[in-house]
Amino acid sequence: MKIGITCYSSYGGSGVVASELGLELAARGHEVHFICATLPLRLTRMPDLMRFHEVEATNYALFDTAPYALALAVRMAEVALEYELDLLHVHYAIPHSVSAFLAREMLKDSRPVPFITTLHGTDITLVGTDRSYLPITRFAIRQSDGVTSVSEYLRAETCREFDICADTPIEVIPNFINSQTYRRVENPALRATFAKPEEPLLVHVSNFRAVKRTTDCIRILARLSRQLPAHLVMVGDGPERAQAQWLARQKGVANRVHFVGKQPDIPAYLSIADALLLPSESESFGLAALEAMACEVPVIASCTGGLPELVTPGETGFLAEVGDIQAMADHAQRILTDDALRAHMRRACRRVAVETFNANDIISRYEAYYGRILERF
Ligand code: GMT
Repeated sequence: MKIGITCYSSYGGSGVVASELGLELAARGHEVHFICATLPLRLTRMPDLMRFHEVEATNYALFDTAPYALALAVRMAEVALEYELDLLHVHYAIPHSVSAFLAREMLKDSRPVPFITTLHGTDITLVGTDRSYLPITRFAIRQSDGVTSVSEYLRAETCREFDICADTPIEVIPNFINSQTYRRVENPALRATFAKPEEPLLVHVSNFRAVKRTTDCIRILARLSRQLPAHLVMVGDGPERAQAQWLARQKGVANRVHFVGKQPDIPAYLSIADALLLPSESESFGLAALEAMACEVPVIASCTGGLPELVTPGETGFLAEVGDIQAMADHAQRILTDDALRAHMRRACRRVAVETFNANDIISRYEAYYGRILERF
């Protein structure tokens, strides 16, 4: 197939999933065209069957802001026509679905091309339900030739908030992991830069947005420090980083919390950890948790969104109510002090990641779904 993929290119999980999907599809012999504002960060290599088409939203003095959604629609239509694309697959509804709808309309009389929207989370739970965006998001989802969501939770939320499921079926295709790239590779030298061998090490990986409740990680570590000489490595960056750093100083644990910023080699940081903290307010899937599990890292997370579909309490980690710092600190203490439990969880994490969320199976599900959409179109 010839597939056009559009996503946000920065550190967000939707861009990561779109990039990995493109790479896997290209490895299976499909021709993949990324149509985005900038090159997605995870596209560090460009296989022969892959192209990147930059979308430049020209600005004029008259415009208050550059009309990116229109520029994207035009670029989608151009690429679809020039490369004879079979379908467009957009990740994150806003504004990508609207642009894809416009592109399909533009090509209606020359080379009709269907589009699939994959819902990732905040496009529905936050941005999409913002009353100023809701009507157009709802419209674009309903106009999509196919709609997928990354968890059962997100499907149910979309049905509830947008009231579209009577006539717009949503296929759940969960996120996936390349178990070769994401696997534990012990690195004592890297670990030693943060903690002594006998000191437990926690890790948090996110874009440090408010929805991640990054400061909860500091509070959990501060509570845990009363019992254990634990360290916390904070991977990523974003709006809440300064607040988290300030809180670490205020709580007297600044020497135990290590902010390492955005890192290209996430498996390396997961591989040195004993547990992952993911205390998010909301998480439609929780890709960071799956990446950790693939690296044999048990997950301590909020019982929210799609996380219960991924993390089984007592087996691959523990879940607690959003904001329940004490419960999360207690769970962390249990994992860090019970060697047998931790060893059991580490094996279970890897097994679930490889057996339930492996790229091979999930990519086959996307291929089958593309086939069904093309048959119907
Ligand atoms: O979490 C974010 O703010 C980024 C967002 C995105 O669109 O990049 O992440 C969402 O999509 C990821 C990939 O499907 C999911 O793993 C995340 O759980 C989801 N984030 C939220 O629902 C908050």
